Amino acid sequence: MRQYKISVGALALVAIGLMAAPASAHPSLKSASPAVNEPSASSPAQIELNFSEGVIAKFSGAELKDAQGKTVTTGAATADPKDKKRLIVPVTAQLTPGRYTVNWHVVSEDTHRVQGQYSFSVGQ
Ligand SMILES: [Cu+2]
Repeated sequence: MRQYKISVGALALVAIGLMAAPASAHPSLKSASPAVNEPSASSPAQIELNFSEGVIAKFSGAELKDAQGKTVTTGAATADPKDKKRLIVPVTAQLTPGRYTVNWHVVSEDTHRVQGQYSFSVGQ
C-alpha cells in the first residue's frame, strides 16, 4: 500500500514537470498577402496572414492602420477552413495608395497568445 502511494506521488511529479516544460512552439508570422516587399497593385480585398501554427480565429484578429496611423475598418478575422494556420481579414474599405501597417494578434491552438505587426503598401 505504501509502495503504491509513492509511485502515484512520483507520477504526479512527472506530470507537473511535463506541464511546466517551456513550450518551444509559438505562432510566428511566416508570410502574408499583400506581401511585405511586393506592393499590391490595387486595393486588396483581404489580408492573409500565414502562421507557423494553427490559430483560433475567435481570439485572433488584426488592426489595419494607414500611414497617418488612422485605423481602417476591416471585417472580422476568420481562419481558412482548409488551413487553420491562415488568418483572413476582409478589407471592406477601398485602400488608397500608400503604406499600411497590420497590427495582428493571434491565439494558437496551444492557447499561446502572440502579437506583432507587418507593413505592406498599395501601389500608386
Ligand atoms: Cu506556443
